[in-house]
Amino acid sequence: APIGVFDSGVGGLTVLREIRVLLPDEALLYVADSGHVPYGEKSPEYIRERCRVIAAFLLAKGAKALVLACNTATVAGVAELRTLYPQLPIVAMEPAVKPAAAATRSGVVGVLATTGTLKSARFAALLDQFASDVRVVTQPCPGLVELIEAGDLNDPALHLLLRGYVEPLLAEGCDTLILGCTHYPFLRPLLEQWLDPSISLIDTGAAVARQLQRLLVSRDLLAAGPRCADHFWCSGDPLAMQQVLPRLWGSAEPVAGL
Ligand code: DGN
Repeated sequence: APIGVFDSGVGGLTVLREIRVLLPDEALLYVADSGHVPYGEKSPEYIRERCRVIAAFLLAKGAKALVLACNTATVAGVAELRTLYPQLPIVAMEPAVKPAAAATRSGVVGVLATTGTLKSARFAALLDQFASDVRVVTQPCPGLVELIEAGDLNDPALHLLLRGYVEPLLAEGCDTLILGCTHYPFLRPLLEQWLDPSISLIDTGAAVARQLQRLLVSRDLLAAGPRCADHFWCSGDPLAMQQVLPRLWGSAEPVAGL
């Protein structure tokens, strides 16, 4: 059976590619909720409803596990999904505060994420755990997700907006930046062009893939035999997503409407 993965848009592909590398035999189902992107400024109730709809869709397609490849959907919806589907392996995101706290030398860590993630009780609880070890400076980034969704990572407007969000964190003395939204790892090459090499960029895609692997192993759910095809759906314009997939996913794939 396949693994169901979803995000508000193309951001979850940064998690999907880590899953593809670690679990090459698994068939993957991906839903981009592009008709409702961005999640960052929407209410938790709205996002919970989207999570219920997409989870039900992926389960109807036979998913044996779910990955919420979206930090904003996680803080709003993962608790409810775990209550609705207590038997189902569900893996979700968490901004990489723990590895960042271990890595920083300046003792100041910056978090780039959506407003929804940074305002959540779940994120506040995460910060509390590390409050005595490091200073954490947060930076909401409205507008970034929309520009990444457009698929042009060379857009000067995207560069300008990103710099405006990152520079204050550097001025605060951050030497470690957490990419706390699954869209942002797409910006890594851009950031690496102008950031001092002493600044580390941390995201949790690979850790999420390992957590998924552990859950599948512990429940004896790993795929056996030849892999079935991957499938992509999108609640926005499937053709638009189809056009950005070669750049953001690395191969052309058919995308169906949701
Ligand atoms: N990719 C999502 C995240 O990780 O938070 C949210 C993007 C959005 O819809 N704003």
